[in-house]
Amino acid sequence: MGLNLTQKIIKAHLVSGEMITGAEVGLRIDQTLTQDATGTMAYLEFESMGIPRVRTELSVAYIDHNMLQSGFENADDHRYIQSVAHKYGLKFSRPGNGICHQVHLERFGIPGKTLIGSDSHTPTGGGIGMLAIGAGGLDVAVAMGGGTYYITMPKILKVNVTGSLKPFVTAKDVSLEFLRRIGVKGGVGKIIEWTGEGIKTLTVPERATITNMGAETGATTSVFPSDEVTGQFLKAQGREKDFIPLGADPDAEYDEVIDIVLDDVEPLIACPHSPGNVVTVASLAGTKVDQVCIGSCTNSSLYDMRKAAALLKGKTIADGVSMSVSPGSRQVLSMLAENEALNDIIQSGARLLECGCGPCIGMGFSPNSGGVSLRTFNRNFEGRSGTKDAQVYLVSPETAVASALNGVITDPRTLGKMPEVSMPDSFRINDSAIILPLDEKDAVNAEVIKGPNIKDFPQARPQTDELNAELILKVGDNISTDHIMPAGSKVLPYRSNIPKISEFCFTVVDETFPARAKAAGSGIIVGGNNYGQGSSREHAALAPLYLGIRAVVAKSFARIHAANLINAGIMPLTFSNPDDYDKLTQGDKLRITDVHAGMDKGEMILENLSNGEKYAVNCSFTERQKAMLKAGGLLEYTKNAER
Ligand code: MIC
Ligand code: SF4
Repeated sequence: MGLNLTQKIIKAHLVSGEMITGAEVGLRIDQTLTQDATGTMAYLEFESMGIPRVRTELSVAYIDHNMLQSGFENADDHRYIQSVAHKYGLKFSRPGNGICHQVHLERFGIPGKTLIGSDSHTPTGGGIGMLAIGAGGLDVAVAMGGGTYYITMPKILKVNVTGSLKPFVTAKDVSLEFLRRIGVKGGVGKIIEWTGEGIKTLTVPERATITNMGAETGATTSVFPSDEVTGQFLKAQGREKDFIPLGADPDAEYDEVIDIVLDDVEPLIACPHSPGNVVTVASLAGTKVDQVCIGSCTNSSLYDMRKAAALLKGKTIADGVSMSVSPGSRQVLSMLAENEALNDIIQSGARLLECGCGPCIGMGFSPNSGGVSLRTFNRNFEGRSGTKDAQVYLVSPETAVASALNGVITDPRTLGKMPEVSMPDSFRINDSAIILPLDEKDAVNAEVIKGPNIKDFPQARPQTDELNAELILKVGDNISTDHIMPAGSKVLPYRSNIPKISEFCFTVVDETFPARAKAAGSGIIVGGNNYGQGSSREHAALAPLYLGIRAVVAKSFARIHAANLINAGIMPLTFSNPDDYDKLTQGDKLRITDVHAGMDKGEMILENLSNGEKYAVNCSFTERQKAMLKAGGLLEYTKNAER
C-alpha cells in the first residue's frame, strides 16, 4: 500500500512511535519560527535550557505582532529577541519585514520539511508541501534545542478538489466552505490533505490561505502536494534549489474523504463571533458596514493585494467606511509600490498600515463601538478586535472591497467583470531585513538585552497525589484562548511578564477571576467542548498556572492548548460522562485522590465535597505526559531527563 503525503513526511522524520492513528509519534523538526508575542517566552525557556546554539536546520525569529510601541515594553521585547537570535544562531526578521507566515512562505519554507512555530497559523507553510504545525513556545524551544516534537498520530482527511473557481470566488471562500461543512471542531485530531485535479488551478498564495485557515477547524495541520505550481512559486522567489516534487502515492489510503467542487463555491462570510458561523455573502447583502480591513496571514499576499488594488482602482470607498490595508510582507509592499497598485489603494481612501498583524490581534485599528467590521482575517472571536461589542465578519478581499465601496455588505459578483490579476514570474528579492546571527565563536560573549518588563516565567508545580481545589470558574463551549488570555494593544505588551498579564486572565468572561484564583491558591476550571480553541499562546496556560490553576476539566480540548496545559504542569481532564458538567457549580470544593494511580489507569475520580457526588474523569496521558505532569511541566521534565 502506498503512502499519503502526510505519512511520507512523517515517516522521513520519525524519531519514535509508529504511524498508527491515535499513537504518540515523535518528530524531528527541521525548521522553527517564532513571532514576538509568543517569542519572548519561548526564548526565555530556550535560554533556561542552557543550550549554546540552536540545533535545527533553520530557526527564524519574527517581529510582526506587537508593533505599536506606545511604551518601552514592545520595543524592549524586540531588542531582547534580536539579541537572542544574534547569540544563539537564529535569523531575525525585523519589525516591518512582514507577518511570519507570509515571509516564511516567501523566503524559507521548503517542501517536505517539518516546521513548528509558536503560532497557530504555522500550517500556512503547508501551502508549499511542508508539514507545518503550530505549537506552544516551550515545544518550539525544545525543538530549537534539537529535541523531538510529539504529536498524536492524526487521522488523514483527504479533500478531493475538482473544477475551478468562478470569478470573484476565492480561496478564502473555499476555507469558509470547508468550515461551513466541518465546523470549528471538525478538524481536531486530523491532518487535512488537499489534492485532486482542481488544486492545479490554485496558486501558492491561494493554497496558503486554505492551509492557514485550516487552523480554524482545529486540525493539526493542512498540506498541499509540492507540484509544478509550487516549483514556479519557488523559482519566482529565486529558490528553485529548494523545490522537490512531493505528493501522495496513487494508491494512498485516507481515513476520510470530502469532495469540494470549486465551481460550486460561492462568496461566503463568517458571522460574529466564530469562524464557523458561515453563511453566503448574498444572504447578508445590504447590512451597513463601518470598517473594512484587508490583510493578515490569511489574505495579505501580493496576489490578494493586487486583486484588491485592481478592484479599488479609480474608485473611492463609501463615506461611512473606515478601511485599512496591511500588506503581508515588505516584499509585497515593495512590489505594490513598483506599479500603480499601491497608488490605487491609497487613492481609494484606504489607510495603509505597516506590514504586520495589526488589527487582526487588536494592535490598533479597533472598530467603533458596536461597529460592523469586515475583515479578510481568520478569527472573529468576541473582543479580539479590541472592541468588545464590535461585530466582526470574515470575508475574502473581493467581498471586502465590494463592501467598502458600497458601504454595505456586498456580493462581489455584482461588481461586474473581475480584472485580470496574475502571479509575477519573479518576485523582488531583498533579504536585507533578515539579520543573520553571529558566528558561533563570536556569539559566546554576546550580550542578551533584557528590558525591565521581561520577567521569568512561572515555576510549574509537580502534580501531587492528592489535589484539593475550588471550582474557581465554570465556562461554556468553545472558550477560545482569546477569552482565557486576551490580546489587544493594552495587554500584549505584557507577554513577557506573566505576573502582570495574569491580571487580565479570563477578564473577558469574569473580571473577578484573577483576584479570586490568586486568593484561593489552588483552583480547577470547568469548561465545555473545544476548550482552548484558537491560538497557540502558552500564556493561556502560564497565566492560569501563575494564578494557581492545577487542572481544567472540560468536555473536550483543542490540541495546542491541551499540550500547553501539560507543558505547564496543569492537567487537562475530560468528563467521562459529559452530563456531569451540569452537576458542577462554581465555588464547589473539589478533590481528586490517587492522582498518580489515576494517571496510570487513565481515569480519576473527581469528588465534589460540596454535595458528596463523584464523577469519573478521563486522563489518557502518554508516559511522557505523565512524567511531565509529575515533574511539574516540560521544562522540569527536560532538565530531569538531561541530568
Ligand atoms: C492569533 O492569531 O491568535 C495569534 C495572535 O497569532 C496567536 C499567537 C499569539 O497569541 O501570540 C496564534 O495564532 O497562535
Ligand atoms: Fe498575526 Fe492574525 Fe495571523 Fe495571528 S492570525 S499570525 S495575529 S495575522
